[in-house]
Amino acid sequence: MMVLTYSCMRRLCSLASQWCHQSRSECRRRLSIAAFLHSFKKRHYHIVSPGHVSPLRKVPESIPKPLYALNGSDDVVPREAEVKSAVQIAGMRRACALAASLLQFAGSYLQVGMTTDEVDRAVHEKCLARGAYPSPLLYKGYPKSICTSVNNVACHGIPDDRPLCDGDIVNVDITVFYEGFHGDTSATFLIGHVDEAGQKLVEVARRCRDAGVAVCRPGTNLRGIGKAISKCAEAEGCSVIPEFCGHGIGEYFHGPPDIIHIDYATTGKMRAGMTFTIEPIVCEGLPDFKILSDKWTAVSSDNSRSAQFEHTVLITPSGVEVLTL
Ligand SMILES: [Co+2]
Repeated sequence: MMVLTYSCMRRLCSLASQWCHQSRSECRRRLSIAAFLHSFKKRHYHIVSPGHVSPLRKVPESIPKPLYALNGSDDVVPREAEVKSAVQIAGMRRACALAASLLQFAGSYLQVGMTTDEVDRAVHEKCLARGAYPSPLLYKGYPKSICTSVNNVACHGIPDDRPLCDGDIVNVDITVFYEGFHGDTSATFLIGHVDEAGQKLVEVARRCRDAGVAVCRPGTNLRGIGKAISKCAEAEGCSVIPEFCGHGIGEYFHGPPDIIHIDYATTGKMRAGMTFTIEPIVCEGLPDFKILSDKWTAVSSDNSRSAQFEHTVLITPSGVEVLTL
């Protein structure tokens, strides 16, 4: 499906811009009162803008790298959603388990006063120590090993010299390339004392991701994922950014199918052996964003916060297995 304008760390064609526009104006109608009231609420968090990015980190020769990191080429992706063999599934399990353990490490490492650059360094080193390559590094020119998106940064925040503050919420997005396969996961963490609205937003984002996972089984329309997610978000007065989607994943970082996180007329069905990510960005305000001049950082247009959780899942013959637990 070649429809979305942006997906996780990848930009697709703009055929869908009209659809995104429609979905957004519908959302604006629905949320107008909530968003209007929201704009008057006192903010209990800092509005973040990009800081200084440290020099590129080194990766030893001995670490196997994806092709794009070796020669700057495009990632090689299948034309259609791939049904993986038992050998490929075993590879995905290993890569995803490593990504999950690094995310857990990052979550326990974070603290008030620590810069996101320090978190990036710690995860980078841990990743190399396990013999894996941090997939985001040099992916389409991305300069760091993880993404750290704080408060009003919706996604693809580049780790920098800004220290984390008491009350921040920060999404840490980790992907590793391990023994030939990518595993991708993210979570939003609370730093110190987060206000009630922020805590609720993070909880809703986690529930939305889990609602998407819960509908997965062979034969189900991929559309069911976005339907479940948007229902969950709307029930809490939250919105979902339509342009950032989940993706197929394997020996490639981002491939088909696109996993759309709102209810949108898509036709593909899930099949046993597919692996893809589910990673909705859930907003407390309207789902409007802009990309900053670094060409990566996506921030909300109204400075409101968003939260995101991500799993890589495998469709099994009887249902779904979360690989990044
Ligand atoms: Co992803």
